[in-house]
Parts: sequence; C-alpha cells; structure tokens
Amino acid sequence: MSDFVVVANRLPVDRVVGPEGEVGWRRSPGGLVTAITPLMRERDGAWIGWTGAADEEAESFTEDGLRLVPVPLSADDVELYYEGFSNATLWPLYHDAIVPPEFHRTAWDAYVRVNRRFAEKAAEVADKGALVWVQDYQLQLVPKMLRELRPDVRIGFFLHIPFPPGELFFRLPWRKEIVEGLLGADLVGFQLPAAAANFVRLSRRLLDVRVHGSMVHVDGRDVLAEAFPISVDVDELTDLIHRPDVRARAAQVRKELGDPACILLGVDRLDYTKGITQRLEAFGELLADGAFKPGEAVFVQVATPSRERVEQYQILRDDIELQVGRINGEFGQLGNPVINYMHTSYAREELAALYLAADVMVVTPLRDGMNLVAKEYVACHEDLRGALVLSEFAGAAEELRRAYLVNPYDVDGLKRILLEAVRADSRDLQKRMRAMRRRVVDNDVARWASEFLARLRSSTPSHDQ
Ligand code: GDG
Repeated sequence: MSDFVVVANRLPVDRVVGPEGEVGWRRSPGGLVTAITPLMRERDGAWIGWTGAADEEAESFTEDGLRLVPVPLSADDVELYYEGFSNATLWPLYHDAIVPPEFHRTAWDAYVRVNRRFAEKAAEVADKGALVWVQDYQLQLVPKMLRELRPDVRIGFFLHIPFPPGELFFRLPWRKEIVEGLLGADLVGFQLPAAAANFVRLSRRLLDVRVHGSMVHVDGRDVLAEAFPISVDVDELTDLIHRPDVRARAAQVRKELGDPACILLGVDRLDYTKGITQRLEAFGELLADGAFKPGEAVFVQVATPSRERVEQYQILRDDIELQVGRINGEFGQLGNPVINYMHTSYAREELAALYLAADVMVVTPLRDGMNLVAKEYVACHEDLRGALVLSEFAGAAEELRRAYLVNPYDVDGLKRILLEAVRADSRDLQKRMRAMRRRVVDNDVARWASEFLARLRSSTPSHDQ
C-alpha cells in the first residue's frame, strides 16, 4: 500500500530491449516524470499506468526506486479508449475542434471500461487516507469512480490540455458524465484560470450545483477548480547546456547548416494543434518575397512521430511532407535545403544543442494547454541570446509576455513577426529573454508539483465534510 499514488495513462518508463533480446526499462524523458519521482521516493509512492504495449499482463515492479503498477490494455482498448475516445474525440474537441472530433458509442464504452480498471487499481494500491493524483484527459472518470470505491482517499486531478468553453464541450454526448467524473476529485487543476472558470461554469449549467468563486459544492462536498501552470525542469536543462559535448554539438549544428545568419527552429510532436503548416507557409512566403535569402535563413523542424495510427495524424504528416518538399524544391540548393525536416525523436542532449544553436524559436500552436518547448528554449538561454516567437493560443503566452506574440492563423502577421524577430537588435532580445527567464526559472516544474500537492493536502478531506 502507498500513501501517494500517481495515476496516468502511461507508466513513467519506456521498454528497452538489450542486445541479447532481454527486456528492461528506462525512465521516460519529460518534466512530469522528473518532477514527481523525487516526491514519490520521499513518500514511498506508487505510479499506476499502462506499459505502452497491448495485450501485456505484467506484475507490479520496482525500477530505479519507483514502485510501478501496470494496467493492461488489450489491442481493442488501445484502438477504442486510447486512439479512439482519447485521441480522436477528446483531444480535437478540447483543442477548438481544429479537426472534427469523432463521436462513437463503442469508443465511449471502452473509455468507461478502461477508466474503471485504472480506478480499481488505484483503490487497491492506495493506503488509508492516501493522496491520489490523477493525470490528464484519458482518465477524467477516474476521480468519481475512485471516490465511490475509496471515500477515505484525497483525490487530485490535473488536466494538461485546454478545457473548452460550453460552445464546444456541449457537443459531447457524454458531457455530463465527464463533468461528474472530474467532480469526484477534491482539487481539479488546469493550466490556466480561464480553463478553471470554464469548468466551474459548465458544472453549474450541466449539474445544477452551487458555486462560490472557484469552489463547486456537490453531494455535500467542496471541489476546488484552480490553475497551476506547468513548467520545465530548469536544473536538468541547465546541466545539459553546461556540458562541453552539448555546446560543441550546438556549434557543429550551425556549421553543418552552412553557418547561416539565422537558424529558425521548431520542435513539436507531429500534431495538428501545433501549427506546423502555418509556420512553414509563412517561412516559404518570406523566401518567395525575397525577404529571406536561401542560405541566410535556415529552418530546422523536428517533428516527433506521434499517434501514427490515428487517421488525422497520417493526413497531417502527408501535408507537411508535401509542403517541405515543395519549399525545398523551389528555394533549396544542392546540399543546402532551406528546411531541414526531421521526423524522428531525439535524445535530450541533441534537443538542448538545437535550442542553444537556434536564433529564433518558432512555437505557433493553434491551441495548446501550455507548451513546454517554449519554456525549454527560455531555460536554455542563460546567455540571453535568441528570440521566441510564440502563439497567443499557447498557455505559455500568459506568462511569457515578452515573447514575440503572434496569431498563427494570420499568415501576414506571422511573416511580419518572424522578420521582426530575425532582425531584432541583441540588446532588445536580451531584455526580453531576461524577463522571460525570471518567470521560468522561478517557477519550475518541481514548484508546480509541490504547489499542487500542497493545495490538495490543505483541501478539506471529503469524509470530514
Ligand atoms: C501536453 C500539452 C503541455 C519533443 N520532441 C522530442 C522531445 N520532445 C519533448 C519536448 C517537451 C515535450 O516533448 C512536449 O511538450 P509540449 O508541452 O510542447 O507538448 P505536448 O506533448 O502536446 O504536451 C501541452 C504538456 O502536456 C505538459 O502539461 O504543455 O500543452 O499538449 O518537453 O522537449 N523530447 C525528446 N526527443 C524529442 O525528439 N527527448
């Protein structure tokens, strides 16, 4: 039994296969994992999640001092709960319906079934009065299901993606069940205050509950809905950029790109929310206009493979690759493409080297809960060099006010801002970077986790109400 339990779709480890075919585990990269693992060690915690492989029954195991509790998913569950309801219904619906969300009853049934499996596992593992922290949109029903099984535990939920306004959310045939599911928690955390306010408003409209500010009264309990903007692991990134091999690699990247005056960089999961085609369109037009000369400005776009079995992701990949091919075909020279496009996942060291090398970081999501890439770029620029072009529709824009803010739907605006960022003088860039760094360095991911948990601990335990 554990008195601190994290429940997330995925376990914080990835399977690795050794040279002799032996299976091992490696801690997954990512801020959430680094922020939570020290807290888990302190409190003898357990992490409940899926291993990432379908049809696999695995016992609980300990890896790197962490207690890991696998929840099995069948191939059917993966298709319907994960690729279906989570990534073809909720993901697009919560991101402004950028692509049409699909509504399938069989996918909903799988979502309910799998959420119950996670809740039952949490009920089994949690000690009396434990803190249970449920993560993200794949598991919105878990708080209520867990409370029914274990009224003694304290439940926190954090949504990493936006929470949409009623105009979008009300399309969901199971909208009431989702809100009831979340209201099973004592504390529901969002990236932004506006998302928390959407949730409180929707709860009142759908369920006829009483509301006081950020507090929802439901079934004789108080549920708090508040914002906890997530951040990055500043120490990890600082260590990386101090490493001589990473610095040498950054210099080598610049050289290999032909020592251009300006390196523009994009780093994203290949996802239609990230505005990759919009930024490439603007870059292509700047070349066509003659504002950027080939060889003078080079775009590096890392597009990490993601959700490759979901149709909209396949369509997007084709669109981007067609666009990259066209722009390179038109403006590139032998051995010198204007866009260096990589459909691959890199080690953290390589990412840090790219952040260091980039003169302009281009982050143009059409909608994004937070966007950690923007904060990582800032965390890597101790040297105060570089410009951040950032979409107004990323959660990070609320904190990084001194970025070059842009509406990614406005191609002319995007072109103008890109040019401005490329041509900015270094004194102005330093001032902007200094202000943005104050925000990111003072509010790192460890602080995010400890603030959420402190708030959860100070919430009134439900069984005392
Ligand atoms: C969701 C929300 C919210 C990317 N390529 C590689 C790689 N990455 C890392 C980045 C960054 C992370 O992945 C991506 O985080 P983002 O925040 O940018 O975006 P989502 O994946 O959509 O995350 C988002 C976040 O949750 C946290 O709450 O900010 O709004 O959508 O850390 O560096 N990492 C490695 N190789 C890569 O090729 N190692």
